Amino acid sequence: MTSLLVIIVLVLLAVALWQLTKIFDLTQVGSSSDSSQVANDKDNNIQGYLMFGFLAFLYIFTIYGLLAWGDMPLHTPASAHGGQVDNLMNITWVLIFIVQAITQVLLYYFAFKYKGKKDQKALYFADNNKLEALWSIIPAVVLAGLILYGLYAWTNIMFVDEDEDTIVVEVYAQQFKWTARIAGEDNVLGKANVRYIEGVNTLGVDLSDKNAEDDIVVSELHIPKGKKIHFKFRSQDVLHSAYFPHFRAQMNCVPGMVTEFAFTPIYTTSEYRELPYMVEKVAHINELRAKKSVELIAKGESGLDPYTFDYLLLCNKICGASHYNMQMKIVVDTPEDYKKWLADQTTLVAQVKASLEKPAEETPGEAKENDTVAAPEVAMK
Ligand SMILES: [Cu+2]
Repeated sequence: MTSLLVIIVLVLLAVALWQLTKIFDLTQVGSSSDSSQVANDKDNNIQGYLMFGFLAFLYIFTIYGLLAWGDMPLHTPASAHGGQVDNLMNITWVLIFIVQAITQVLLYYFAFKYKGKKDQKALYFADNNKLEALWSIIPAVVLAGLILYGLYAWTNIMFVDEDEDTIVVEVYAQQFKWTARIAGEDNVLGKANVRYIEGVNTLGVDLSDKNAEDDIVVSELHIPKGKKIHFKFRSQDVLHSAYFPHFRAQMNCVPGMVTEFAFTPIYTTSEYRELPYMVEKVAHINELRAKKSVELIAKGESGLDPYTFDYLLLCNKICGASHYNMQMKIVVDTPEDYKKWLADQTTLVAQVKASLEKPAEETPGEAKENDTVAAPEVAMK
């Protein structure tokens, strides 16, 4: 409401200012000053220098932006292919930076140099084949190089050999949470369909499928370091986008189809926490949280817990009201720790059996998951 009032006040102020200038113009009628609407040399000069002023603003703001926010982009990639993605990104940035630096100077310099002058007429210049060839061929060659390198990197990253030794994991998206299904010992996911969703079987896994017997469903995903993880994505309701920022991976989750992506994590969670940049970042966040805690405690509220870094899977497609909070923790373990963790997990089949044996007393964790199963009805329509 307040912002609406502010906008109305600003619009009214602008209208008032516009009316005032009109009145001012009317008072000038008949005076000796130049009242024609045609720009004179003085106007053109001012415009010419304003062009340079704007150029200076662009450069100063660019330099300020680099200094103030230059450390904000994602740092060390945590996947084997991450370096390639970053490389492509950096090359693109550098190219854009050089081209923009040169073209902006030329644009504003020529606007200044050929500003209007009294009695000077613009030259009619039909075309110049050499110049046109130059400004068509150079960008075409540079862009072709960039696209070819991009395609090469993309196919490199996306190619998963069927015979390759991977761990198959399904990532299931729904408003507003992620669930993961590990393919188990056979490394093949059991079939699934939204029609099979019932009780603890929130992913609609076909329990009669042999391949589903060892499937493990988890809400916090563990993966081992140094092993290629073959992700298969499904969505229950709307378009979601599985975004693993630290692993430089992102894939759309589309209702009615399976999309894929594979990456190899190269740092365990605890190794990534020890990276100097992360230590510094976490220290900074905790400094801010400590300050905020003092304020909160003074108000009689409870303070904030210190932050520790964890890999996250985020949703990167605006999929509804709680999209901002759609995330899943990912833990990268050493292969030994991963084995231990996996051994502690119960298969989906066992979970379903247990829930059928005691239907009356649902465990609190499962009850929560069941609540969200109301959504499939919407998805099936
Ligand atoms: Cu989403």
